[in-house]
Amino acid sequence: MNRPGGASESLAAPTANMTEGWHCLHVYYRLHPLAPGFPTGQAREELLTALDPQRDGAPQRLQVSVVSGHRADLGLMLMDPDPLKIDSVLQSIRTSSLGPFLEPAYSFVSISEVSEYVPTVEQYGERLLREGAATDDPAYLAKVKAYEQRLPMMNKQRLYPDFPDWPVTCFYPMNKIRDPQANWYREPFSSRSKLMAEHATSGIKFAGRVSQLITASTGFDDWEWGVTLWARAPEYIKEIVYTMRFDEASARYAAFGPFYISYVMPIAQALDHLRVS
Ligand code: 76R
Repeated sequence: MNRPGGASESLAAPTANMTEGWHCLHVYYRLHPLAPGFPTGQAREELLTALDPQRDGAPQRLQVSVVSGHRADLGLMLMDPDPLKIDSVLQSIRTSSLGPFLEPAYSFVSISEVSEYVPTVEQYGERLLREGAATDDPAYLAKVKAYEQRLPMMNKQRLYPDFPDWPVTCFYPMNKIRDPQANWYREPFSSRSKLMAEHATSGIKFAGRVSQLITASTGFDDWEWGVTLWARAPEYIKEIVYTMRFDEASARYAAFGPFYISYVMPIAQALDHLRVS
């Protein structure tokens, strides 16, 4: 099809796959009581296959966790460029023998992105200068150089994340509010950027204890972002969420949805835990 101005020539072919970054799905199931005599052995095998991250056709990322509390029993976090590859995991679960006993309790749809507040190398340098560095200072030059080397890797981790090998994970959705008294979306970029820089400074203190992935969901789900945290130990989750509540960006502008805390393990161990033997 020809469009006026030949605009179609410059566009890539239409696709449901992400051109940059991955689709992301968090999904939570509640396990219903199994009737006596239910053939769990076979059902277990089906789920072991469907939720094996190494199998052919598995999404790029497939993480299983066991959820604390009544909100859910089993949690999945899936990422792939192809949304249907992610969805086919759900369909395999739905049509498995255990499907009728696994009630979908919550889901959250999002995509990975590099936030507009991640400073470019130039913005990073300007920030250092505003904080008092001098252009000819070797420490300033070394910092800018180090950031320039780090940035491509950091952006790759934001778009195509490797999940840390840590046992505790927490998920919650969040918004930036649009109250007449505190409307994030009416603040100029420079103010938002300043608040996000403060947020980053407070977050960096948790390096080595907590790892975070912020996925964007505006247009994909009812909240604007999904926050996934992984921690080396559970108390760090409480500590980071509490600490960041005091960042101006959260204290003044953030609203949060339900929290899901869960423990990462392979599906075999999760099924043992859920007494599907
Ligand atoms: O390198 C950089 O400067 C990146 C800085 C950075 C950005 C752009 C950053 C750092 N975050 C960014 C974006 Mn974050 N983050 C959250 C939450 O519970 C709360 O109060 C809020 C939930 C946590 C816990 C957290 C942790 N961050 C965002 C955005 C997107 C904004 C947009 O694009 O409009 C949201 C919604 C958000 C929320 N953040 C960090 C952390 C931590 C621990 C860091 C520092 C560590 C790091 O840079 O890897």
